[in-house]
Amino acid sequence: MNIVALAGGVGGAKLAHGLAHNLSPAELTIVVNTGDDFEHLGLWIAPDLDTVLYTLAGLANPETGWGQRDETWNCLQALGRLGAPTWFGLGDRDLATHLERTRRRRAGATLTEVTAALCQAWGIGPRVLPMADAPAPTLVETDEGVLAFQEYFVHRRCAPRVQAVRLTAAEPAPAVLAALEAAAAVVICPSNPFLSVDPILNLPGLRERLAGKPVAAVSPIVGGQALKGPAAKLLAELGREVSAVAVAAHYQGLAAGFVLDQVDAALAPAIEALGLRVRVTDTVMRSDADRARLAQETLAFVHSLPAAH
Ligand code: FO1
Repeated sequence: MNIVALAGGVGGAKLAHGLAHNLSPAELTIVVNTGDDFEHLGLWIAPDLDTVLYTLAGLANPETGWGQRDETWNCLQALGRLGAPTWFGLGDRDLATHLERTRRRRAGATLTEVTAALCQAWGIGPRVLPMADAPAPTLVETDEGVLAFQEYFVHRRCAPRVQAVRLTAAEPAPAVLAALEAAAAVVICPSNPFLSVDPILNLPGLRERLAGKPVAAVSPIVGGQALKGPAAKLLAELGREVSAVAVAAHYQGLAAGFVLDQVDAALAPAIEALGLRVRVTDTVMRSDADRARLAQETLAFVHSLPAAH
């Protein structure tokens, strides 16, 4: 059964890891947001892609969720002494990824091809695809002006008040469209709906490819809070209710099912009233076993769903 998972950063990477535990490599394709990619210090940085790759390869930093474990920071410190910008934390090991990605891109490889090469080097089984080969930068309209994504997210620590998210609709990578054509079902990982998942869904032809497939979304909001990142703050600033119901409403018409955390069980009727089926479980992934169990429950759930329209 071919499954496509749509993923952003840390939450998406954890569920993707759990899915990889439950499916054979040939059955799983993970499509990753690249709206947060940017050029920095002359390098092509793809943070969400790398978070997914490092997680699947067992290289991820367990404290931050992003970057590599056992990291050292000599290059960044040396750059700082030279007056270079150091607000984006690039570790020595992580830098090797960006150097190699940039080298291969300049030699003419597509981002899809570079990502496949990294997967092979790190022994990653499932296919990991960038949503697009061309840059598709997400911009954030705030009370302090329009900010590039990482400027907002890392440099400004999500402090400016968000008025709107401006997405770039690049052509989806050809392999993404092919994977969706072949998919029996689609899982939307517990990633930020506005900053991580919408950039993927917004690509031309994407939503059409989901029509006729069973789609389940896993809530990134638990007990009115985001497990990681600014999803809750963003919901409030965009004038939505800060709850899993608002996320379900965001996916209404696209997803037929919604995986809701047990602490939010009382919200199930409100989500069902939106026309989505609900599976209540523990969605907080503290361990590898949690990831595998949530993935297994989500797979059973998505296979039980009718196709979205
Ligand atoms: N996030 C931070 O909050 N601070 C950082 O310094 C930082 C560095 C970084 C380096 C490489 C990488 O792949 C990711 C990094 N992230 C950092 C995370 C990342 O920018 C965001 O979590 C995502 O873009 C949003 O999903």
